[in-house]
Amino acid sequence: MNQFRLDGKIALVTGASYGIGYAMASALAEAGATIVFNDRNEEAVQRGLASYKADGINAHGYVCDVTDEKGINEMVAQIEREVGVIDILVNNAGIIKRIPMHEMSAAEFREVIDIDLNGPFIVSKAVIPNMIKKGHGKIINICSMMSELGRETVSAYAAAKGGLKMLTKNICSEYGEHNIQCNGIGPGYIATPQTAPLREKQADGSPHPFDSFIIAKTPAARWGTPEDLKGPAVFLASEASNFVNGHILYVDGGILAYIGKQP
Ligand code: NAP
Ligand code: GCO
Repeated sequence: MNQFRLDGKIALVTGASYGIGYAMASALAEAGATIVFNDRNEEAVQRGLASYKADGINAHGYVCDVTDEKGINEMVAQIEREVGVIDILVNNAGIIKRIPMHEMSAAEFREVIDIDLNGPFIVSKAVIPNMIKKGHGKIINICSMMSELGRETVSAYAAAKGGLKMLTKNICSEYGEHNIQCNGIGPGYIATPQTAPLREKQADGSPHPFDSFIIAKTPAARWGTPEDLKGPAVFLASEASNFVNGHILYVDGGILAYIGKQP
């Protein structure tokens, strides 16, 4: 039996109307999974459904904000009625705010923590009980380079993603005996709307300084694409990773291993 197939499995990918979440959901669908996703507004959900349909994927979309515990619990119950019990959860939804810490308000800091860390807690808590009943489950938390490294202006995001790394290890520790594997994927710098500001051409048409910086810091000498996350997502969602638990799989082109190319 092909350990990498997901036939008969139901996968919930949060915030998967586009970007990394969409790419990972598409990969899970290609491996046989039924795809369920949410986004925080109807327009995004409808846009996502149209994209999945255009790619030949019959996805199920729901409007829900991952920080809304009551809403998430109701959404999971609705999914279980309409589609089935969730076998695979990918906590992908996330935001970033790039503000120098001394200029960031507590409200702005809290908003990032709420979505990027409390959200994965809320959604994981909603799906774990029926994973226990089913006797298996896969939870994949989308971490970041900032689960390991800091940089200017991303204090809230780094705190959230560092916390998400440890939440991953704790879910592994607390639920491993129920045959639930919880791992993380730590994408490097990926070309999506979230990083578009870091890649914008300068007025004179030259590359954004951060764009050049990341190219120099990446052995692969390129930005990642959402497609680079497809294989790692299928691996961690499949039976091929049943003895992999509490691990953060960095998909970063080698950034974390490299001091960077000499200017
Ligand atoms: P993106 O293009 O900004 O997409 C984020 C998705 O999450 C959007 O669909 C967004 O929906 C949704 N979302 C945001 N807040 C939400 C909420 N409260 N409830 C439900 N959905 C919500 O980001 P991305 O680059 O694909 O990143 C996806 C994940 O990978 C994030 O967790 C990010 O931190 C992480 N990551 C990204 C990179 C990178 O370089 N791009 C690298 C490492 C990790 P809306 O349209 O409503 O905003
Ligand atoms: C930034 C970027 C990064 C990436 C990603 C790196 O401003 O530094 O947005 O945070 O999104 O998280 O792994």
